[in-house]
Amino acid sequence: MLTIALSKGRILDDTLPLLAAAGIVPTENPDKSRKLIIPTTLDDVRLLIVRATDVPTYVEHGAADLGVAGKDVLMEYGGQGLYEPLDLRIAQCKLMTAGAVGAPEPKGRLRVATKFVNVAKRYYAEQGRQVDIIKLYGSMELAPLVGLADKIIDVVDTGNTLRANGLEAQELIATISSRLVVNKASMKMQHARIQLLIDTLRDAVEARHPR
Ligand code: PRT
Ligand code: MG
Repeated sequence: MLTIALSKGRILDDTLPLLAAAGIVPTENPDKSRKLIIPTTLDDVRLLIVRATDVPTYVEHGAADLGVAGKDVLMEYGGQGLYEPLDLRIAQCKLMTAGAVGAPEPKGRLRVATKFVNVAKRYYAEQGRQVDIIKLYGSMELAPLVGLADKIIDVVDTGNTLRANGLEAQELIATISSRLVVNKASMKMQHARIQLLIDTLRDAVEARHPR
């Protein structure tokens, strides 16, 4: 059995056409179903529906053989526990700092609110900047508006969410897309099978999102 961990929403929507190219089609609509384990048209392939930030955990521990996760999530998760053999070029966005439009740089220590705590620590450490990181789980855009933080670090796509809240994108930390990740033991034990799937997906990515 090959188990593939995915999150609902944009990653699922953009991954399903790629999996279909490999003959893998869920037997029920994962967006509508309440089931968390979804069989596919291939008897020996199933999908696990998990939170986006949990995909690396399932794959590193071998509860799933493969998964699809945003590079932002993988940067935050860290470690060397996963193979990352393929850029699927889906769910593209940018990881950026943002702050209130026209706000001056604060005099003292910078306060940065984010759910990407590890990314934030690395980013400011590389710049030799002393910052206080404030961990949030969502609605980061609120933090500068109510004085919780000077800046945020978040994923930006259109920038509409920032604009709607009087914020502007400032520094680019990384350009983001979703990646196929593979459990290291699975890659050894089921090498031919997984390599064939990677090659098929790579062709599907090239066909759908040419460079
Ligand atoms: O929703 P949940 O808390 O379960 O987790 P999640 O937000 O990490 O998952 P999901 O499904 O929303 O995102 C999965 C992946 O999609 C992320 O890890 C990113 O790699 C990628 N992605 C691409 C995005 C966006 N675009 C995006 N726009 N993830 C989040 N957003 C958010 C952004 O943070 C902002 O608040 O969408 C909002 C709107 O963006 P704008 O700039 O278009 O207004
Ligand atoms: Mg979300």
